[in-house]
Amino acid sequence: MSNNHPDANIHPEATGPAKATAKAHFAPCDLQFYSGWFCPFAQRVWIALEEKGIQYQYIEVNPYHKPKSLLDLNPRGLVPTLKWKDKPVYESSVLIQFLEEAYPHHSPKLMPEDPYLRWKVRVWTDFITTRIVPGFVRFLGAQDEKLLEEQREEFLGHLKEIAKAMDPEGPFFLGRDFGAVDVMLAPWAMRFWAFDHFKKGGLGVPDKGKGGEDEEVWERWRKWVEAVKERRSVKETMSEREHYLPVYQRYADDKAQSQLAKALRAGKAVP
Ligand SMILES: N[C@@H](CCC(=O)N[C@@H](CS)C(=O)NCC(=O)O)C(=O)O
Repeated sequence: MSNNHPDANIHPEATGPAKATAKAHFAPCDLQFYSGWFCPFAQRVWIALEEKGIQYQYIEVNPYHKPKSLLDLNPRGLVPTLKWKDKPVYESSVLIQFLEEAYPHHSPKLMPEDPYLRWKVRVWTDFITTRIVPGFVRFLGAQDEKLLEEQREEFLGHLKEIAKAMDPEGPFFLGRDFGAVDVMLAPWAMRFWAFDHFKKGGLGVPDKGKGGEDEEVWERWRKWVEAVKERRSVKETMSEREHYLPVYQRYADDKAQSQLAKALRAGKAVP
């Protein structure tokens, strides 16, 4: 891919807390993690690797200026991509379960044992991929006020739906333990500030006590967000906000040319 991709202008490396985490995993290692510091899909895998204490080599790439090493592994040239036992493994929605199976002796377990709860994790992982992620991109990319209002309404509806499915006590999706659904959703929640920064009216989650008849659901949502924000693996895989700004500016202006942005603009699924 040429150097001229319109989205290629990205800070070249992780900053802030994520910088130290990347640096601690600089040394060559059997498991290679091709990542982009800014990428919420890659952050899922990064969180899981950190949670489970799996040895890995962090390799920063710009997926809009794809190096041959990435394309050789994953012809779509997307991050995250892992090289495991000399084989490529990719697609963040299934990578968490892959890591559980490939590293069975590492804890904490991010997948529950119980078949019903495993079903629940898979259903809500799918919900995040098919509703929350596209909703995030459409809401952030909405240009006129009417569309913005509609997209906000729809997006908040998705957040309420997942909040209602959470264990009532929490703080995490399935209860006391941080798990796969939390990993899948946390990177997006950590980017919700983008709505307040770029969009009139902001994200729109009501403040404490202001949720009206939905206050209980919003309270559960707020509890989840607070717990996730404090999770070490989440905090230590985040960079400085100023470097995310140009990336999300392109989404907010509906100018992003990533495979994700183009697919959703064309009414297709998340690539
Ligand atoms: N479905 C993929 C999506 C990954 C993805 O879209 N990653 C973006 C960076 S956040 C990327 O590599 N984009 C490169 C491109 O659009 O060409 C996953 O979940 O792993």
